[in-house]
Amino acid sequence: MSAMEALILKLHEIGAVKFGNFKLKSGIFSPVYIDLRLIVSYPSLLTQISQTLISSLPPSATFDVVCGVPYTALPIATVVSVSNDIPMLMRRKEIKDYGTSKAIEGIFEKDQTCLIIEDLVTSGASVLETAAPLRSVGLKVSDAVVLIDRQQGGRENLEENGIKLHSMIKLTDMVRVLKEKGKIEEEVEANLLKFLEENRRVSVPSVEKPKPKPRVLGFKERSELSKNPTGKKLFDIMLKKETNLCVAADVGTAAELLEIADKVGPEICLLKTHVDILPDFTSDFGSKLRAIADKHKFLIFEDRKFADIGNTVTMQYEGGIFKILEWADIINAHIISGPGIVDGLKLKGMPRGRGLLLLAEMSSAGNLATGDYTAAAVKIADANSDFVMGFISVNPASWKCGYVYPSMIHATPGVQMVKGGDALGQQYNTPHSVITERGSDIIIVGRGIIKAENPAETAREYRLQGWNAYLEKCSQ
Ligand code: 5BU
Repeated sequence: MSAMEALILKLHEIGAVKFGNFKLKSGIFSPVYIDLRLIVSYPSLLTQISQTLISSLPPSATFDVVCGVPYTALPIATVVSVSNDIPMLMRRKEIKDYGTSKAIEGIFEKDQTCLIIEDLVTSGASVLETAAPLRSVGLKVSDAVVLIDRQQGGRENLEENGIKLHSMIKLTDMVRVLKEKGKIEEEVEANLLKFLEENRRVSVPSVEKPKPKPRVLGFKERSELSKNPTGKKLFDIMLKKETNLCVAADVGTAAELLEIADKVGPEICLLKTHVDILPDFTSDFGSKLRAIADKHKFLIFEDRKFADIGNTVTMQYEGGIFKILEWADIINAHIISGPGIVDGLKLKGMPRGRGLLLLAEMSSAGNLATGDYTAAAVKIADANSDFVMGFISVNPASWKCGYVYPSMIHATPGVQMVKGGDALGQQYNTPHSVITERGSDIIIVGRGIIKAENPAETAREYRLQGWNAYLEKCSQ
């Protein structure tokens, strides 16, 4: 008896192959059901499968790492990895939105080749679901090896996606052997062959007709599109420092603010201030903060939320005790008073190369900046793209208009590692969801960092989460 025949008989014996009438994941009814999850209970069988899988590969199938399709093939891939001393990678089915938020776990280098290991292939959809994130992190995927090929189009579907399928056992071989060894009746074999004839190709809808997705432009290309010098500068800083983190420095005193700015400086692209909360503000505050910003290469954003008529905001921007125009690279404004507010701020800010973020949405519960209001902000921004560099937004991916302007930067407040809120209406989303699902560019984090035991270390964690989410978005 050949090794393959012995394996087929063993699989039948342990009940991994059953005959009857079964509804499959794809919705079709099948006269055979194969459940390979059982093999974890038979260690010697698992070893045998893993060894035969690798030795059945042709010499043309070379690879540096292996990756099992979750979940059933994970133990098979693990045994292959351990017994052949080949490093393994793991694909996460669910990407965490804490920690490093990686889709692929394990160490690898770009352009290495990864062999996908699967237990059973019908249409090939699961193999393709694993190939996509592997490819998006720079790995090459050209071969997949499977224990059982149901011969229902998987080979062809994978071939069309540049993956050669190698199978140890074909379903037709399996029924032939089982019939020859007297394990099934002739009628069962005939029934199965008829079924295969009628279901030669199970389609992979999402793979056969991929929906064209708009390409996500990176910060480099978007910097070139920005018409505002501060917008350009911010894109460039984000790229150079690999950070899309803005810290909201809502601390009790100016002295504390300068201290925290120096601590988190290496991790941020932007420091956000509320200068009117500082009891010890002095006229040299701006120059002191500027020096720290220059030292760590970040920009300063005064969250002043101007809201008055054009003439008044020119004075509020330039004058008073705070003299915001002197030291803040970026300010923001409500559009409640109409486009005149942008004209007023622009009059003072443009000659200094400053930038303005319009409040298109807010993070607090029950706020009124929604729908038509958000659309109006987009319209005003579009008409003033030399001065308006972007938006305060919460879910720009949901906007029916305006989200398409890649030159505009989206900065989102209400960010913490865990979704939730505070007692006064603030609502939090995670860095991963803000950047990848909600379509923003910059995470604004206040208490999540400044109230942490070690703000510098926590800022670093937020930076990594925000930046990894940006990279993930670009690779989609
Ligand atoms: P927090 O501690 O991360 O909740 O701080 C958020 C900061 O962002 C805080 O300075 C707010 O004033 C600011 N903010 C906001 O939370 N929500 C908004 O819609 C806008 C600003 Br606009």
